[in-house]
Amino acid sequence: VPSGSSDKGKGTKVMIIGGDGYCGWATALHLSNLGYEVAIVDSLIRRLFDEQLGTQTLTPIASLKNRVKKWKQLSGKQISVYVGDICDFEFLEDAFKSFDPQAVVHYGEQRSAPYSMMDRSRAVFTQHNNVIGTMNVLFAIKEFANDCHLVKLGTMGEYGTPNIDIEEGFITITHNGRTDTLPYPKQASSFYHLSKVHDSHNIAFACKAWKIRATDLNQGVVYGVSTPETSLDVELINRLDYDGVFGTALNRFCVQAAVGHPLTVYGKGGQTRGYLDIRDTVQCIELAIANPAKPGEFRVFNQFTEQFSVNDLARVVTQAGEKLGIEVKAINVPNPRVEAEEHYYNAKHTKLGELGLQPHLLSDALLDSLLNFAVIYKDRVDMAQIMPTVSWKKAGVKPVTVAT
Ligand code: NAD
Ligand code: USQ
Repeated sequence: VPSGSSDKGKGTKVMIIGGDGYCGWATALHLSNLGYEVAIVDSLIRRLFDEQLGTQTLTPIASLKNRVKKWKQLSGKQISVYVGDICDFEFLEDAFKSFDPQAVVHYGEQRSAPYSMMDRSRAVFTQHNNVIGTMNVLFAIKEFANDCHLVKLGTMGEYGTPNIDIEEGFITITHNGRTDTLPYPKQASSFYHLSKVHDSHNIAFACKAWKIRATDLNQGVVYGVSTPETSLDVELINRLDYDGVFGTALNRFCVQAAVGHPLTVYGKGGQTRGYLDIRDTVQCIELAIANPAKPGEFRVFNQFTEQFSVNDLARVVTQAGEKLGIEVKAINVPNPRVEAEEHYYNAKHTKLGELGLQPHLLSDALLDSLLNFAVIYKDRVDMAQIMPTVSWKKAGVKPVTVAT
């Protein structure tokens, strides 16, 4: 029996849309281990993006079918699988009617900012896939599972980098002598991040109009790869993206350090964001499900544990490398994005803590293990995938063909 196994979630059915992805797979195993009845809904399009871009995860991931089979062998727990696209409403309707979820965790979107800025067709694809997919989920909840709690993954990037403190979803403003609590202003900086803004508005409206219960989790950048469940067997291993399109900052830096590539700091490196360990992602989802929003409530939590600038990350990875005898250098790459490189950043993140989140902070130990993990798989790294290739300014109407 896997450690941490319990029957805490017994009797609660959770549908995880995007359950074959990075956050989704870790969450599916975590909730299944806690006794929740889990179903994964996924179109497997993330695996196709890798094929199209000629890249692959650092880690050799098993097929979804084999992952679920291995989990059943080890834990005795069954995870149901529905393979299809949530933009196809008939498919989603079938999945809802057959599984009848009490909570839906929605991770199933195109989540790379660079991918959404490659060209017009990928920008349009991203917004269509994300916005229409989420609308379909809202309609499915309304029609087939009205009491179901929607736990939707948003992003801290919805807020941008305003020169005032960032609140959790809402800000109280006094204007011309009158006061109201209003949605916090959104200033996203890619067509991907904007898709999340549009989702947030659509969900808030559906909560009001149809009394749906929803939690919008504005998640920061996730790092790490192992969770207690994914570490149980090599067939349960999670994906770890390091390429210039899907790889995220700290994960990329650890892989770069492992293969002796200079760390790619974009521009001045003062870009500050919220970050969290993947073990905290799964905990946050568990907490959101266990403490559902009320009918008609649109709740927003900022889901991250610490703030770092890109330069901070380069510094900690360099120090961790030294300890392991790896020499790490950083370079300033011309910034391919349009974003502030020096700015004020102070984002609130107290609501998940109040529900009981016990954070895994970025410690030397974690960096050592992530770096060591990268070292183990470093022969799989394609050095040609490391430098960024997508320019925000150059996004054009001609589809970018990737030659590999
Ligand atoms: P991922 O790309 O690894 O996983 C997303 C999964 O959703 C994939 O398996 C993909 O096949 C599936 N999917 C996409 N569109 C679909 C559709 N129309 N129908 C069915 N399945 C579909 O991404 P991730 O890193 O696990 O991120 C999950 C969610 O969390 C995303 O919504 C992302 O925006 C959000 N998020 C991620 C991070 C991060 O650092 N990884 C940070 C903040 C927020
Ligand atoms: N950056 C570098 N060097 C790199 C990679 C990134 O300097 O090699 C910089 C970027 O310019 C940016 C910051 O690091 O300023 C974060 O970039 P990222 O690629 O790690 O994260 P981002 O594009 O914001 O997207 C990721 C996920 C996305 C999620 C988001 C959370 O891909 O799904 O929504 O993190 S957040 O950043 O809080 O909006």
